[in-house]
Amino acid sequence: MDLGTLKESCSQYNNPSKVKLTYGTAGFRAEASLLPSTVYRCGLLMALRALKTGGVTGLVVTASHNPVEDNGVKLVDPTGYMLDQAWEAWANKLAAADDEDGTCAVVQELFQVEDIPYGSSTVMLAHDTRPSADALVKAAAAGVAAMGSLPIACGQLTTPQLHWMVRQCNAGLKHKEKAYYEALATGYARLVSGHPAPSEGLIVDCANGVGAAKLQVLADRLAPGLSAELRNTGAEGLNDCCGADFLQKERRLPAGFQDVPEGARCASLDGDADRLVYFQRRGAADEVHLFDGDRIAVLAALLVMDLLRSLITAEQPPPTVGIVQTAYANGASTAYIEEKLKCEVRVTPTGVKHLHAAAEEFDVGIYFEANGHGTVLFSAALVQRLHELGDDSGPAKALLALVDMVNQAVGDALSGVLLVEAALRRKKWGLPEWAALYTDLPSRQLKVKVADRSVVTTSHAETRVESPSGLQQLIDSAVAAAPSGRAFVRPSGTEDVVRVYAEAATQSAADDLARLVARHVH
Ligand code: 16G
Ligand code: ZN
Repeated sequence: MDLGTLKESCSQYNNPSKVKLTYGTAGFRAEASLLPSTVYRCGLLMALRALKTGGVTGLVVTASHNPVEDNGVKLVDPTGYMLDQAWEAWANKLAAADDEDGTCAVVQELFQVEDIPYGSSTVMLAHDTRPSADALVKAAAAGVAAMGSLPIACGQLTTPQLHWMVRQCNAGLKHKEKAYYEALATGYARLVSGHPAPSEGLIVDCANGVGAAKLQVLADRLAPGLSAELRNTGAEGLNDCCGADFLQKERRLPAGFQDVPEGARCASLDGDADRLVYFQRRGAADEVHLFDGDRIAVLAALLVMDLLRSLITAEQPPPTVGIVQTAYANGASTAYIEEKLKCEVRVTPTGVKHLHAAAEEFDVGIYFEANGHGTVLFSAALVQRLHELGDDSGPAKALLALVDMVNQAVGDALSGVLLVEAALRRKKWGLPEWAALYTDLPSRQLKVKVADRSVVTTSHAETRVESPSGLQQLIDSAVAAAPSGRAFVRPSGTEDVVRVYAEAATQSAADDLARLVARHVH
């Protein structure tokens, strides 16, 4: 790395707005025009991270389910997971640098403190369909190149596709986009082989995002094995009255679904296809029955446990299965998992990085946020054991198919569609049987605008308020007065608000509880 060249390059990407962006729950996010300097510096950072680890890293330009004017950046470690949390502080420090001198000083400090060897590394870059993508990918590539490293432009991809590709690449496995479809499609075909397809196809709301084109490729590969009609596949209207986040928050039909018959099996992806929910039209208006991340986790657990049962022998300890949720998980889902599935539940703070880490502690770790982000992780020891059982065991073969089909780097809506479709198909279930497993407790989410959201701090996986003092007691007494009540508040990691969640035996009790708690936050 040549300091003169670096400084010259950094000076092209100073931050004139003086708006200091910070690394949120899953990277940086802001109105797109504020982002070039931050994305450039993320390019520097990921080149350094690659040098430090000796692997290839990744960077995705996306603002997920946010409006089209926004953009952002998600950073991928060589494992395929999100950037190591210990490095988030470096990301913030780089983003906050005033000018080229400040930026270069942080780069030099990073080299020293992290003991990074000089050399050249590789960073894979991808982006979603936002019009601001090109300029920001250019900024990221300039950052990587300024470190004397190689940016590889992978073009438009879903966020989980790039995570998958980075993970495969560092494992020395096939990692091109084509290999992704191959892994998912062949895994699915093996998993459902001998199990007839349902008579009705799936209708998918693609949020007018990058998932549309990618899911089409997958569906074409699988035809006629997967019959899916894709909607909201346009170049306009990204996340506008559609997508998984809209469904989960609004609980009503997305745009373009007015004509779907009641009972049709529908699914919805978010703008970068890392979240998935299923839904079904209910009644004549635009009301829907939502099958959220909790319910997908339960279905995944049923599939896995059915298959694992046959592997249990007296000689070997049974594989451990755990489900990881956040405080947002509906209480009815948690009760079902603990009481009916007799499966261990762990609760972590919001954000994939926390759930993912907890899920790694099991042979099969299933994690899902209620908002539809999640996946299934398999331990190396279990995969090894499955290979040993090899061709003699149908369930072992099916589990190995699942290992290939599931994106173990990060939650992936495309892989998730196949997971749900395969699980339903193997059980000969439609949505009614899936819905009948348990009934969600009515819930309500509110957000409260506050001058400074950081005054609210929490503990116990965000279920208890630590400060301001006295707030938790007020929440406790509100909860005690509501039938089957539960409530918590937490500062958002992506917006300048404090979020309130409440659930109770009836919708009006949940609404009242949420309103009361929100008043206490004000
Ligand atoms: C980000 C997180 C998501 C979390 C959400 C919470 C990742 C990849 N994404 O979208 O998991 O549910 O933030 O947002 O970690 P909030 O902090 O504003 O409630
Ligand atoms: Zn997303």
